[in-house]
Amino acid sequence: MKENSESRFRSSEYKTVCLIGNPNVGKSTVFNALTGMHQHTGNWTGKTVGSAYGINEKEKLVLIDLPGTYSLVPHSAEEEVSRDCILAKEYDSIVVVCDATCLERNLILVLQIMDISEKVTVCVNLMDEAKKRGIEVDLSALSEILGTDVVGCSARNGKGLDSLVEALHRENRERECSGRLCEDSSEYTYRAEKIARRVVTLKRSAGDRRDRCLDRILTSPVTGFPIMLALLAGILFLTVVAANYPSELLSRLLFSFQDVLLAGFEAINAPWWLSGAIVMGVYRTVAWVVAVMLPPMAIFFPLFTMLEDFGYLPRIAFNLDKCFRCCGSCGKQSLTMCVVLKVSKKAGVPNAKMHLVLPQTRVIFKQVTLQVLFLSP
Ligand SMILES: Nc1nc2c(ncn2[C@@H]2O[C@H](COP(=O)(O)OP(=O)(O)OP(=O)(O)O)[C@@H](O)[C@H]2O)c(=O)[nH]1
Ligand SMILES: [Mg+2]
Repeated sequence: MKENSESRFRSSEYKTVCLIGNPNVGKSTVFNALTGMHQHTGNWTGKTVGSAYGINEKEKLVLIDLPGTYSLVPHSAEEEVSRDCILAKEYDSIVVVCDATCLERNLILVLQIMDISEKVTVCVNLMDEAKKRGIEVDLSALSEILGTDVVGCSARNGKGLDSLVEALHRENRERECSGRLCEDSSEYTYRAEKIARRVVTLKRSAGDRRDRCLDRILTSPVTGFPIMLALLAGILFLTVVAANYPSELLSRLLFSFQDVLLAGFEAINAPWWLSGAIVMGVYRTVAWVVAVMLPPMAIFFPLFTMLEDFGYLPRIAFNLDKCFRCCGSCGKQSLTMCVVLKVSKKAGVPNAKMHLVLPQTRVIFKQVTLQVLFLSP
């Protein structure tokens, strides 16, 4: 949203609501569901790296989707974006989105924000996932303890969002707010642990046991690395080598139309320069680019999406974290490397600084495309 329209909504009857929370808890999913926008979502942390604005005309809400943060004491550029937005206080209300499957960790941020602001609504998301794993959250007890509105929802299925909107239109309850963070940060951890013990009940389900077992296999140094290397090598092989076969077939199919097109131009007595430009120039180039680029993309994207949906990408980031830390980076960077590999604009970038990588990626992409265009026979 442009700056002038931002201020138009701020000064009008629209209510500005910040969505904040730990990474990968569904903030952008809630944002998209409420605004109809298409912020990037995906099953790994650090997709949102800057704040995004959206409007819900019907409910007269301006929503701000912030990058994920574990605490108001930032450790990265994207956490600073969230901290600054909260401290700037240019909002009417804050929604802290939490993950119902690991509420204790999320409550640390909730408690910090409740010390800073009076206008807090807690949205406990991923209730469907918690139910699957046998985790029960007593939302009314949580609301009682925190002294603020708590709404449960499953944003991906659109459940509970109406109650969230209702809560946003309600006046926040009266409660004491110190207006500053506790000096001893371990205080928040202690309080979060205490609250979680009172409101979360865990009935270990078969699905949860299976997940823990998969975690042990996929992230242990003995089995995790060989599986990861085999999977990545498999994807690389399918994308780079195996894609040559459909590329070859596609190229033969597309070039087989060349003579038909030339004959068509001849039949209508088109001048040589027109058929030359359209068939030998435009058509051959497009056919060449499609034949070369389409099969690797059509193989890579579904495979990458499958890994994401199975929850394997965060495990890759976890496995590679130690290696990447040696060069001053973090495991999430491995996903960016996959972004560079697939040379696409579509994927999220895990670190605000990695915005620098994407323009380079685009330049490489353009160079490759130009080479293909000029070297095409
Ligand atoms: N099962 C389930 N999945 C959800 C729900 N809400 C979000 N997700 C999924 O959780 C993943 C993370 O969602 P995002 O909206 O990208 O999370 P985010 O908090 O914006 O993440 P960052 O921007 O990285 O901090 C995506 O794969 C969503 O589809 C939900 O209610 N239930
Ligand atoms: Mg997001």
